[in-house]
Amino acid sequence: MTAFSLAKRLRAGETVFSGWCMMGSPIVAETIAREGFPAVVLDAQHGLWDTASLVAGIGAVHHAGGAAMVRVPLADFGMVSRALDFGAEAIIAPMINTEADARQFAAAAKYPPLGERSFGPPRALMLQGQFAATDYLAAANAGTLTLAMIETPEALSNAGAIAGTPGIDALFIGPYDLATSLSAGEAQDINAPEVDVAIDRICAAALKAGKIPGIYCRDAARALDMARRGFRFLTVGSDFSVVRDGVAASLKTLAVARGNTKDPF
Ligand code: 3PY
Ligand code: MG
Repeated sequence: MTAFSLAKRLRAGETVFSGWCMMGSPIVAETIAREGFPAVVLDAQHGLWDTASLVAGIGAVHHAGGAAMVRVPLADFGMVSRALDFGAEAIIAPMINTEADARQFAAAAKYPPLGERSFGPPRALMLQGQFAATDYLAAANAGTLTLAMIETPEALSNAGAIAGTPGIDALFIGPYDLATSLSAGEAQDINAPEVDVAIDRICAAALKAGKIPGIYCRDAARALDMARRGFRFLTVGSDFSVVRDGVAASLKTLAVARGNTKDPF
């Protein structure tokens, strides 16, 4: 498979829809990639991934033809470079609220002169196709992506500065935290008018800085809607929601059949 496939697609102007995996299972992540999503996010902020499962999950997604991305835990900038060393092609960092947060994120993710990433990526070298170390060093800053999450009113007001920070490649909206914080904890309505306005403002801030606008979407219909509004990196549901929806649909079919006297129950 092509090295650094996700950055290549997004930097070439493609719109990319991605899977999202919280269960901490490399096989589930691999299944999502094998079904055809070109990227899969392994969520180590709210999901169940530990270090060992992340290493296995990143390899499993890559070998299934996808690009593995990792959402790191809150303010865990040590995990940013670690996940890149494991072979992740992109890092999503939650709650990037200020330009200083953005600079710290970029410093951890990018090699000099953009940042201060420490060199030592044996697994990433292997997954990206036998690059000599110096080739990886030359390719990694452009080949890997940093997505700064905008999900608070403070981040919203700093969105332009965060997007303009060298080494930040994308803004990625967390609509649920954004809706929660914009309503001061009163609601989590991602369709509220103030959330809708904020979503468009963040998209515009990313585009104005020449960066990729991204957003978390609960399902494919919303992802399509957001793509039509200008977003170019969209995550679609999660392994938990897909399993729950699938089981609920089966149970509904069985319940309907049980109510039908011609069925063999
Ligand atoms: C949010 O909506 O706040 C997210 O972080 C999505 O996972
Ligand atoms: Mg969030």
